[in-house]
Amino acid sequence: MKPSSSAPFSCRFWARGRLIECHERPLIMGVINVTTDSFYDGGRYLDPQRAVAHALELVEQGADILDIGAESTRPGAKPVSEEEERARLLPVLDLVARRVTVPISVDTTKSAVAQAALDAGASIINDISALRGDSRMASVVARSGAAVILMHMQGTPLTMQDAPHYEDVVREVGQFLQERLQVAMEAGISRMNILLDPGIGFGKLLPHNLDLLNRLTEFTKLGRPLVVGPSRKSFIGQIVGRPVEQREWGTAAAVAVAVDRGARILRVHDVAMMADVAKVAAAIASRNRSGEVGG
Ligand code: HH2
Repeated sequence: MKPSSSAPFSCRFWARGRLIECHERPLIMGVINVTTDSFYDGGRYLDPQRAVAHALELVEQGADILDIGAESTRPGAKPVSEEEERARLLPVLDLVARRVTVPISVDTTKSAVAQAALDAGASIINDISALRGDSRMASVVARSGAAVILMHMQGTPLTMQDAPHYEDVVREVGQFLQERLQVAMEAGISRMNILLDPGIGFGKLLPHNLDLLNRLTEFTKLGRPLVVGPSRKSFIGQIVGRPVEQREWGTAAAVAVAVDRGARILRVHDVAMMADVAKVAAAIASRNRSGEVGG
């Protein structure tokens, strides 16, 4: 399916009355984890002042969106209570929202946390459960006019890497995203506010992650911008045999391929580096075959 826009490389969505667009290059979403146990930056930004300094640094480096999370979703992570998630998130969000003009996304599956975050200035809800984790999430998003990221995950973070299984991972993830898109719209969320994410590393073995990235183009027919988050994940470590601190080159390769195959928002830890990678990949991808890279 051809992209609806005539621009060779573009995306657009709404978040609380604000039109967010990309032209010629994808958007970079910088990750800030206000957690004790995130697989890369756990424990670094629990102090709100440090988190804010990091947020400003990411914007300076070229982040188009900030994604703040207060509950780790790494494989085996234990859920945190709503109180704990709020207590970590809100002081940081309050400060960051006052200091930056880029849209702020909040990585949560809890509707009460999402509502509090929207009240504090967030405009995108990044829900790794794709509205399945909390029955009130869809209406919180719909009422607020926020954008929402619907991500595929098999199982829950605690158990998802135990024995992930698919007959055809690309077909099954595509069907899931199509179904969740429908559910979200039936709950009153506008199609133009919805972003889709195949959920790299969420209930997937190495070949599953590779197939999803290799055949990412197939998800562009869903007609919504694709978010992809390969940053420093263990599938990269499995290929290059390096610890999480040394996976930026591997991440760069995954980002380049994802951009070439239709990703429009890259969720990354290393903003400056991946912004350049994404720009070059997009410039190459845009040549003479604009019909293949929709979003
Ligand atoms: N990956 C992580 C968390 N949230 N959200 C979306 N939409 N897509 C992703 O791929 C994604 C995500 C995991 O990365 P990180 O936040 O760095 O780690 P942790 O979950 O341990 O905090």
